Amino acid sequence: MKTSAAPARNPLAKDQDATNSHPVARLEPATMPWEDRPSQDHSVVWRHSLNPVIGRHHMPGVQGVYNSAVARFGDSFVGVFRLEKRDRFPHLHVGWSRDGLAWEIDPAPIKFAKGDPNSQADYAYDPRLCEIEGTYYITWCGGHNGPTISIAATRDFKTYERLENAFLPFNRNGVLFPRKIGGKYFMLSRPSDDGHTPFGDIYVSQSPDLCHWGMHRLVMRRGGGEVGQWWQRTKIGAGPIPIEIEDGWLMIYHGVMDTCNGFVYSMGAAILDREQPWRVLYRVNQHLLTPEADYEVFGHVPNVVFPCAALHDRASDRLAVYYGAADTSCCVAYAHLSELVEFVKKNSVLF
Ligand code: BMA
Repeated sequence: MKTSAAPARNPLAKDQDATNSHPVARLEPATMPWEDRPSQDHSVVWRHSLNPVIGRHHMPGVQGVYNSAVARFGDSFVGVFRLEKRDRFPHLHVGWSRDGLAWEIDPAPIKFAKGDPNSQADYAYDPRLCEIEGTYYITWCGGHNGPTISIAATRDFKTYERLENAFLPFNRNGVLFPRKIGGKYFMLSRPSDDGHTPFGDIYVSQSPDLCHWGMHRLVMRRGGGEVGQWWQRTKIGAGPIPIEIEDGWLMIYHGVMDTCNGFVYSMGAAILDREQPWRVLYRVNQHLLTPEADYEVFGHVPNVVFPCAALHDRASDRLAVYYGAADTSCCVAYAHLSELVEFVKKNSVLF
């Protein structure tokens, strides 16, 4: 991969040095987004008061920015955004933020290495962003004879190495673990169909090199009437990069139910075994967030809460989850990490 040893500084860092009036550069140095839980709210997960943080017309000609991934990068935050213009054809765009809330997004899509047979030729959506040993890996749903999991690597968000697609079509929601387990890379995914997929369970696969994937194991099935979990009865898919906790891995995911008015996407969480992450130790028996705010209920696709990324700070016990709302905008919700873990453990159903 054509990279330098140390990550390049991001454009915001450069702007900070200059005495210009760059709108983002004037903000305080990076701290992860946070708001305390409103006093009248007793939920384990609560919404950012100024959602959406990225609205539907973030830039001229743009009709939606949603289901997007963020990560820490030096003293600021980087994002890979699903952005749609008036052709409604999704591409991935890089963006930068000092505070994780105000984002400056590149109006041009990410260009992957030239001459690569797998270079981005078709649609690209629902990215996830995972740092492993100093390299950032983007996984996304790419169109290659139908949707499947595409991967690219970068250290500076200027040049990107396009890796082989991880799986055969059709597959979505490819989510890497942030470190090797037993010397191998692990990725969650959700085998699917070529359409809007009225089914879906979460699997995990292993790879020695991020190219050859195998040892595919079922992690969790969708719920249903027999287990009393209608909110996750139709399909499920992993969301943010799993967070390593004392008990194993906290996996935040989306659970979908079919209704007479279409699908409803909610947020759930489970705890997976640290060494064998196909073993589910706990799985929440109720959604943590379901479409209720106007921006989740109204949009290009109504009733969608689609978590794709999370920032956390162990010292302050803070978690910020980034989710797409109604296939239109980007939103943030908060939780105390320890409270969320305890909630999942106390309100768990295994099936
Ligand atoms: C899925 C994907 C997501 C989208 C969701 C709800 O199949 O297309 O990008 O958020 O449907 O429309």
